[in-house]
Amino acid sequence: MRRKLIAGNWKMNGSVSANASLLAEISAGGVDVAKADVLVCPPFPYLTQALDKVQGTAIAVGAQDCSVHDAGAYTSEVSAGMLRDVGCTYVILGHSERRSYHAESDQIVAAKTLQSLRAGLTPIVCVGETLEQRESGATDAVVGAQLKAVLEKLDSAEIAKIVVAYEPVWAIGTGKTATPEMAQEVHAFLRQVIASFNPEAAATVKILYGGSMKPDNAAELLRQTDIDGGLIGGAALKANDFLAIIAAV
Ligand code: 3PY
Repeated sequence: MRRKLIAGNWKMNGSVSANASLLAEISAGGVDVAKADVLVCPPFPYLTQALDKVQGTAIAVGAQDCSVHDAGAYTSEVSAGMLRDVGCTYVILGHSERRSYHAESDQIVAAKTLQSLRAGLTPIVCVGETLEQRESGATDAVVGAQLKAVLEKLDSAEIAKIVVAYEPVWAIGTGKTATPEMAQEVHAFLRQVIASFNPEAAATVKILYGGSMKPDNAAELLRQTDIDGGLIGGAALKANDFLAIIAAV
């Protein structure tokens, strides 16, 4: 049985006061630890604030990116080791906003995945197709290539430690969501890709759905056999919505 993970991707949103209220409300919401693992991923400057606020709760804190480098003259970069040093346990990698606005290639995502694993973080590796790619029937080829580029750089033990997030690009920030059947189909395919590298890991690696998951579609998505949780965008910024998604597990 794979335990569900509900992760909030705050993107570039928040402020000291808004985060304090949001985290206080989520913590007070009595997150049911028996149901799911819960994670929040604020922007870099707020990671230590979030770590401080969730102390004593079951909520984990992760970042939204890390460097391909360990340390050195890389102005503005943040290493995986630094994230682990301050107490983060996860890092989102290869989100489509990083891939499209920052030209992140599959190779860069693979290098960041290795950095994060070596630092002791759990990488959440995002894959997803554009609308054009879906409409031309290329979904499996696109997400398969994105995932394989990462898996071929990892050994069997490392493969077992990653989390994958399927985020159809056309469903990000658009309010459109893949139907549960569409999402399940891609998740099952991604699990087969993992199985072709490490059959045992395929049974345990979590594959999250991301792309406009919200309270009114979460339960149906989370009921699908191969959907092991959600990477939540906008709804993660509203305590009631985020708590409702956790409750829908
Ligand atoms: C969204 O739901 O918009 C996301 O991009 C989650 O990562």
